[in-house]
Amino acid sequence: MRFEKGIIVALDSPRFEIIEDLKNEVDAVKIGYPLLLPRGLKVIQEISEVLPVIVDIKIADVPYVNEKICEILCESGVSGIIAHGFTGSDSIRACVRASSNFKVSVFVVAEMSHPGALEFMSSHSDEIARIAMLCGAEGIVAPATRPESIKRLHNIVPELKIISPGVGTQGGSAYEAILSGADAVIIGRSVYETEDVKEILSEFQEEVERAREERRKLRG
Ligand code: BMP
Repeated sequence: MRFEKGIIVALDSPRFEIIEDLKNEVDAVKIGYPLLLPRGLKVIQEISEVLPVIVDIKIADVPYVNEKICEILCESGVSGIIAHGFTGSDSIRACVRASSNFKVSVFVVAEMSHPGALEFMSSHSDEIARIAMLCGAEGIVAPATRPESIKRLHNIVPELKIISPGVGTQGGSAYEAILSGADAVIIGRSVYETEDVKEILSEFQEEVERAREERRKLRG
């Protein structure tokens, strides 16, 4: 997937009409159970007529079942899929195998953005990122709430793309996430709970551009 804008909107809301405001302003829409359960898989096709869709049901099963889930999602028209990494390399490989037939990108959750991720997950995020790389994933999910984790993971797997949730409502900054190595930030409530969606997106876009400029300067 290409992240020219550096922004993915997480649409965990029935406010489906904002799709029109997102067109040409973001790289992709991320949807998960809050939209898929009430609306069904057909929502993927509806959104993908406007923007690429990343389905985030954090797939976390045995390899056989992971493969089946990915096949169903790929046949529904997704551009990207998010899978958990703690299940291990065989489960991740199954997602990559199924998705590569459809040229669909797989992103592996290396470390989550909420405080509870510090209880178990964060102490294994480096290993998960390495496994994601070895299994052929296109990228990882890393927390904007912990830019230091993004930086560390970016150094461990520089060839992988990083998409980063936790911006806005959860306290993370788009500027810091991009500066630390993220290719795109994932933003939900701060966008879809705002009256003027285009205005807030242009503010986030400005932060992303400023961070990219800073990174270019640092690279020299
Ligand atoms: P919000 O900006 O409203 O907090 O939404 C964040 C989105 O990113 C949600 O869809 C959530 O499922 C997802 N997400 C997250 O917040 N943290 C993670 O570590 C992984 C996620 O997928």
